[in-house]
Amino acid sequence: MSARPTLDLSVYLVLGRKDCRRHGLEEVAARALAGGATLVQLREKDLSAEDYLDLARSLLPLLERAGIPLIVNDRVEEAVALGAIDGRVGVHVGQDDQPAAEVRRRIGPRAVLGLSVRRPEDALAAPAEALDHLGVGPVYTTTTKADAAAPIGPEGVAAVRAVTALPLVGIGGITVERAPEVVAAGAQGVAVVSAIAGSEDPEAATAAFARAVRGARNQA
Ligand code: TZP
Ligand code: MG
Repeated sequence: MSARPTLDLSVYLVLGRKDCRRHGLEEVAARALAGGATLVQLREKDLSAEDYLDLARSLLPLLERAGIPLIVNDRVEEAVALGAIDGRVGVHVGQDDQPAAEVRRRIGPRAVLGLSVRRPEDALAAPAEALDHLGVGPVYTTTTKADAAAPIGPEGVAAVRAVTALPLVGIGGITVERAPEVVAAGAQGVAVVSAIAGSEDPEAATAAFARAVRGARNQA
């Protein structure tokens, strides 16, 4: 049996302070969780380690109440400092970050670990035994990630689906309207930044994503 819980990837909120255009980051996270967000990732590139830890610690009680780990984008040492070893936080890395197998060795068996992929080749090269899921994208054009590659479309998600048994979460430009086709292409859920973090009503936006994802899954 795995040392890790099986996570629900249905509506995975990814956020940093600059993505939270209308409310503070903690408020966005709280309202998204109230609306049914199933996973939350803190993605902050420019903060010092100390400031990142402070921000992450401000979110941990919320996530503990929700019974889910906080996912730390890239910052493996900060994840360890926050409690990756006991599974309180997980990690998400990209293709250009520390290799996933090394990250797994550092964070131990209990922390959830995700890896971003764009192409089937990336998924085939990934150390599946070290990973819990793959983020696939960008599915659509996004302005949130400055260095985002060209979008792969739902067909790109299906191409990755065809080569791996790992759970998939689509990311990049996903709206409530587009979520069903991402799930129909084989993703377990959608990872969303701007459509939730930039929303006037993060709770309602998250609830709409949750309905769209569950509806699409029921069609499958
Ligand atoms: N990785 C691939 S696309 C992306 C990341 C972090 C940004 C997605 O943001 P949005 O606002 O949901 O398009
Ligand atoms: Mg990265």
